[in-house]
Amino acid sequence: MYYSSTIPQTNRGIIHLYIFTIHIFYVEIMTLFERLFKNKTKSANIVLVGEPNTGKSTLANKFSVDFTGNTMSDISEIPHETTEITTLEKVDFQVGSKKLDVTLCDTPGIAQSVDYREFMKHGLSQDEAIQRAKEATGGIVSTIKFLKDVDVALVVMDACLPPFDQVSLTILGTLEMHKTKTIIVANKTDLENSNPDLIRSTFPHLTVCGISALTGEGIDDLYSKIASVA
Ligand SMILES: Nc1nc2c(ncn2[C@@H]2O[C@H](COP(=O)(O)OP(=O)(O)O)[C@@H](O)[C@H]2O)c(=O)[nH]1
Ligand SMILES: [Mg+2]
Repeated sequence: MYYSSTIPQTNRGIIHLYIFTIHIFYVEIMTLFERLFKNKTKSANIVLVGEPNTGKSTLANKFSVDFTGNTMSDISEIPHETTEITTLEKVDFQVGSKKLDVTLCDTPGIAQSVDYREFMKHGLSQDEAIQRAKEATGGIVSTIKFLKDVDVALVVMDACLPPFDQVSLTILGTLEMHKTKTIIVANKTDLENSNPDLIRSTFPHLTVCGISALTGEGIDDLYSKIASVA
């Protein structure tokens, strides 16, 4: 190393020591940065939202079983069975080279109205039915509020039913307002009267994915679409 002849021998030793210390410091800082940022998997908060009985909880379970091996939500033919937001955290989602640290949220169904008499048709007493209707209404309000903080919304629709109603408009309008990445899931394609193309033509500006959460048909395509938007 070149030193001016005016720098005495002892000072050169101190300079060497300084350079060595700075070098060690630099290596330590870079290692810390790498550990903190470089290897950190991106996280994504994914929500399943839609009308009651469209298959949100069935899809939540399919996703959970595929990525963790365990189920997560209650499935039922009774509408509004899911009355609270159910969350599955720290799911290692990997599709191709894309890795995500996913939090998956299953939500109560959003309906235009909640009639307690509907629950009585499924065997609940009047008191139980009124209580369930109250819980369902609370669930709808919290779900709409919750939509503000999600990264990707999977709007689950029953592909056997007409898609263009007030509920779809409310959900999609809310997501658009929050600029949330949205995929419409046209579910129940295993049923003969399903018509995912009707959903595609109703919402041509949105990504629509036809699946059967029950049989798993189309599910890999849905996972790829999630990987590409998240
Ligand atoms: N045939 C068929 N039935 C389904 C599918 N997904 C859900 N279901 C049924 O639809 C009903 C409501 O499902 P659930 O997941 O509880 O709906 P949620 O209210 O949206 O959570 C249940 O009887 C499910 O077995 C599907 O892909 N195909
Ligand atoms: Mg449910």
